[in-house]
Amino acid sequence: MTAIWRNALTLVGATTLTLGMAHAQSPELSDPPEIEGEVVGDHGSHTLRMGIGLAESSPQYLSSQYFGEILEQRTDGRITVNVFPNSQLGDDVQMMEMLQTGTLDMTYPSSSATTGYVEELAAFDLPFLLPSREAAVAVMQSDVAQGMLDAFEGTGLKALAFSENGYRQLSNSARPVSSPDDVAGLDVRGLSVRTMENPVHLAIWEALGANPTPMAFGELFSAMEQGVVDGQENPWSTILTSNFNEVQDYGTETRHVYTPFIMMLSERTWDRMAPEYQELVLEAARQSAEYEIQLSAEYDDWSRDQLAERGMEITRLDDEQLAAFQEAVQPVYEEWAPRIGEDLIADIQKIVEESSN
Ligand code: TK8
Repeated sequence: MTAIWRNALTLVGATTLTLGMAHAQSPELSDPPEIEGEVVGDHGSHTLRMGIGLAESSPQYLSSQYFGEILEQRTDGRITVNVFPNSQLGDDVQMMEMLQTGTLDMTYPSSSATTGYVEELAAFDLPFLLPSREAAVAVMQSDVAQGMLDAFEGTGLKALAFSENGYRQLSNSARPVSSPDDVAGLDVRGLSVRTMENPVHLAIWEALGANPTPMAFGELFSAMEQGVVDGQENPWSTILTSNFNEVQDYGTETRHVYTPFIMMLSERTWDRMAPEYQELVLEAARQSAEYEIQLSAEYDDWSRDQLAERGMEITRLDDEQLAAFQEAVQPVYEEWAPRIGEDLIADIQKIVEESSN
């Protein structure tokens, strides 16, 4: 990360005062790897517009900036990337459609938003499939996952690389939650929980007794602020960098799904690029995705602790409480594993087992 970058982040961090307390806006983050490799020959110029959902302090944005720095340095400024954060150009589904029509060059959706194009990606939405970050990274870097990226061919979306959105956690504004019964509400109504527009996520929260409401990420903050929904589920770093703690009082460390991000380029833009640029874009995407995973890991627990420090009541589940959530969502596996593909899921589980050896 260039010095200007880090100073800007520190400035944002230092000036964010709440109730007279200065809260750091980010953990101590690793610098990105030095950019290596010679400058690619002159094959024209491209200014790539990239829309993302998360905020400037998120790992998604910081790594996208690094992606742009690699391309700029390795093409002597002939390829530049302008990153538009905070869902300002639209939500995941809308921005993918903009890539298909050529009105946007790049975006970075959650895999859950892309299962309409490549159904196998719904495997990542199966609850409790990936027991650790190591296992998740092993799966994302496997041939099985590369096959999923390749399967976008012809959709108008060139899928470049997987990175980490992360383990999803429940937040809500109604009550502390430590069991599925707390979600369902025995003597009160079940929590209304916003989900991504993805059928497996809907099934998960139905199985837990919630009232799930699929909604675009960009609409979520105001929906929670107005009480349209009680809660949502996202990684701690997203909850923090999107300031959800301003409208959510309770968090529960469910880690119910590990969601990847997929960095994407419009096939129209890809097809206009010389092969040398295509090769460089792929290389830069993989390098920035690796850096994003590192930043996301550095953000994860730190964000949870920051949320607690800022007044969110965080419930961390013990083994027995976690088992109750896993048991409650078992029917989701039974319904969706055959639809997604038992062989594919077995392949993924094999990679998971090998990653722990
Ligand atoms: C941001 C989304 C977000 C996702 C969601 O574009 O929609 O809740 O987890 O990170 O992709």
